[in-house]
Amino acid sequence: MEELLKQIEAYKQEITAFTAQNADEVEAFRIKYLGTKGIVKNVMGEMKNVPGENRKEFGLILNAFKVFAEERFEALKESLTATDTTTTSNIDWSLPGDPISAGTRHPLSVVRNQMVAIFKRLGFAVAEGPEIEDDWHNFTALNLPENHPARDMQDTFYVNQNPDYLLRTHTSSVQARIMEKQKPPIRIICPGRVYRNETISARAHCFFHQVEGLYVDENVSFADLKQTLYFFVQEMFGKDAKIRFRPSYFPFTEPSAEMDISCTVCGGTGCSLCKHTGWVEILGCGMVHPKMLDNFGIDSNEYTGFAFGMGIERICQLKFRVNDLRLYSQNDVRFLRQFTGAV
Ligand code: 2NL
Repeated sequence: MEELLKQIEAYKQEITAFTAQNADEVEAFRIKYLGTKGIVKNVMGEMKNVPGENRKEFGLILNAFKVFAEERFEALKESLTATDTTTTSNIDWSLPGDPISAGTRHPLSVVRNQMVAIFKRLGFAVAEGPEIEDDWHNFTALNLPENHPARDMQDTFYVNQNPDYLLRTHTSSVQARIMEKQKPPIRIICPGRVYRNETISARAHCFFHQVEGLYVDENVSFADLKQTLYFFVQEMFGKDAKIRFRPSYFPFTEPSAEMDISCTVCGGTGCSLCKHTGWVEILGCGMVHPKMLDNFGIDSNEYTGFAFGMGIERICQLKFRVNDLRLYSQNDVRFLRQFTGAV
């Protein structure tokens, strides 16, 4: 027994002197002392040779030895996590870091953010809604009659399992949802992705992005619409930009108009972008159809409203001269990297 006690003392000194420079060495300690074939197990095994009257005393000593080894193991582990990174690993801290290449914002996001910021300054709030819509919010509520050509299967992606559902064809559906639960004054813009069943080409895509605006209150007039859009154009394209309105037709507005701005390339003198007219179309707009207001329980004798809708791709094309719609969704970095620095 004497011998065993001596041996334990020797192990304890060994354990105290043990240092570890890295995780492998800590593991080596564990295997040597605490492993299934380790020294602690081995010493514990000596219990069977201890005479009965000494058992209790020895049991305490052996147990204390086990705890001693375990505590040293924990301490070694700890010292490693505290000092490993500065003194013990093989890392060369003088090496320069790997450059992190930050991405660039997508041009459509850049332009959308600018558009949103401009309308926010006029008091418009941003509203969003689902891209998978029901027929009511996308068509019926917007005064698109049952047999309106825009409802045609050719233009709209319907959900196969249930053709009451479709991919929204404009963000007017979001405005419909707002009018459903909010009473005037309503002053919102709805940016978002919309879908049309079109053959993809330079000038058409099966999805694109819109910002629509809606302002409903007492005494909202076409003059308010014109001034709002004029402000937008001046902020977006600069103080020299001019606007003009042409009468048009949309089922959800009456009267309706399309708005042109003076050509951003030639300034109005005529070039290929404006097909030598000096003007380029950027949006559709009008006074909200009274039937639509009534659809949502907004009394059209008390309230009037204006609305407008424009494609973000179109604005982006005029600002950045992007001439092919497919570029927006191909994610070619040679295209995307050109917008570095844009916010
Ligand atoms: C276009 C034309 C337009 C609207 C969108 C709208 C929405 C509600 C009520 C009335 Cl809730 N109108 N939106 C009105 C006129 C034109 O968009 O060419 N967009 C790209």
